[in-house]
Amino acid sequence: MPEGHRTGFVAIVGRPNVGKSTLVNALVGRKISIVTPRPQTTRHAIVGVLTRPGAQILFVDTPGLHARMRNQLNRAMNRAVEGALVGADVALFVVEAGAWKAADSYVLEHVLAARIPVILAVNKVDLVRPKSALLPYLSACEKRAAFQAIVPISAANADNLDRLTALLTELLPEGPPLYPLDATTDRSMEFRIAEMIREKLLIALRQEVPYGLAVEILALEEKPGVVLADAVIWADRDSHKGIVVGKGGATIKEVGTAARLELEKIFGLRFYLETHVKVKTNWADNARTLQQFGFESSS
Ligand SMILES: Nc1nc2c(ncn2[C@@H]2O[C@H](COP(=O)(O)OP(=O)(O)OP(=O)(O)O)[C@@H](O)[C@H]2O)c(=O)[nH]1
Ligand SMILES: [Mg+2]
Repeated sequence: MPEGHRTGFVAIVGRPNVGKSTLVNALVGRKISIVTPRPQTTRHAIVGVLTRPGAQILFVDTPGLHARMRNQLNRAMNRAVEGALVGADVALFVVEAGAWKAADSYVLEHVLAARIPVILAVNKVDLVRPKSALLPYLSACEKRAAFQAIVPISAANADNLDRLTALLTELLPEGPPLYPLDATTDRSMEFRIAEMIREKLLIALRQEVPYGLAVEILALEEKPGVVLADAVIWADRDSHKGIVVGKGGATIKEVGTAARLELEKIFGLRFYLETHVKVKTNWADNARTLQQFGFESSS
């Protein structure tokens, strides 16, 4: 390893919907983590790997930290954030330009408790009108904590991300790469297919319905150029099953097609997805089921 090579974990934390997953995807230059206009899209800590000459940065996308915990799934999501902070060398705290909410202060408390350097990323600057409103917002942020740096960015437009990456790299410890040089994520094909289906469910369905859904891959076969997967969409109540299936199966078909097309674009492979909808009443409050779905248990 060349002298001075740096490697470390950067936990990307913030309240729901500020653009954490969009940011990890833009930083790595690949879609690693799903993105939707709805809060509480991400449910797990997901590593995105950026390998550069002289450095490997392991970005950890996390669920939006939230104070209101309705069920065990919500608690598992917050635990994933805490776990990412414990294992991180640096915290990248993401807020939305122009809006500092109580929920941001709640996240800030948790970030400061981790006692690691914190960089504040002020995201969505492309939405700020008039542009001159940004400066007073940045000055107000400066007074909230002793951040290592405050960096205005637009994750959607990949704006100012080189500066962010340079600042983060300086804060990482010296060490050899932890992941293969061509790796982009710690997550399996299985996980990424399940997540892509969940993204399309969040986009297709209204109100609280998609929040009660989980996707499990029962079988996966990878052949040259082709991936075959068998997926179960678990609903948490009977009445939601029909909504997911839709009239004459229209909704589930639309979701499956949208997931397949995007997976084919990302991986350059052909995908055949079988999707079934089943019911597991109240799975989000069942510790055993949460473990089955890949959430870390509380013990
Ligand atoms: N205009 C604009 N929109 C953005 C930007 N970054 C993210 N978004 C949008 O904000 C919404 C939420 O983005 P996500 O990346 O899913 O946010 P998140 O913080 O990961 O959300 P959770 O996983 O739910 O906590 C999506 O509609 C994104 O397209 C940005 O820089 N500018
Ligand atoms: Mg997210």
